Amino acid sequence: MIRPILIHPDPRLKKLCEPVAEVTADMGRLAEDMLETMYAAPGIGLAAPQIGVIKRVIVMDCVKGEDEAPRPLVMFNPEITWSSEDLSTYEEGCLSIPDQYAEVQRPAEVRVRWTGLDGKPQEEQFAGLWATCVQHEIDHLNGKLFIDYLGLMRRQMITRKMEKLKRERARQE
Ligand code: K1U
Ligand code: ZN
Repeated sequence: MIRPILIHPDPRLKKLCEPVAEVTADMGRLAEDMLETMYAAPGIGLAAPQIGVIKRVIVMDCVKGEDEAPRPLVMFNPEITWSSEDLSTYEEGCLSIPDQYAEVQRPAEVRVRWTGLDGKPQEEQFAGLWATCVQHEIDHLNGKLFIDYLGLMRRQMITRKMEKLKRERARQE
């Protein structure tokens, strides 16, 4: 089921999310809905708070191009266990902040440990867009948005644009 994506500003996007105690069938259905919502948007990642679920769950698929097979990843309780010293800059977007993009600098490579859909621990090192995306999604679980890396003026300007967008969308309903 495709779920509505919350638009900034929304208090649910600022919350510290709760760890997932056990990967139950309900959690599996949540992950399925998140992947469907992400692919439909379309996006390359999605975190549970973006659909109003305050739990530590993210999904991602950063495969580029249609000739490559998709690689949907579901992570429960993801944790960064190592970050590279070298940094990389990427122009990030966010499904909760539509049509706004800004350069954000982050570690170029990260190692992440998480619990998979089968309830088992997994660990993998990510580079390139995967590394940027997993850091962006883990930030969501800690109530942080990519605009929090920007200066106050730019952040306020984007927030005002989003407030206007939400007013317009509410009027159309
Ligand atoms: O978390 C989100 O809001 C999803 C976000 C992930 C992300 C994008 C860029 C850098 C870091 C993290 C998105 O997916 S925004 C949409 C997007 O980037 C995209 C959409 C279609 C094709 C390719 C990219
Ligand atoms: Zn985002």
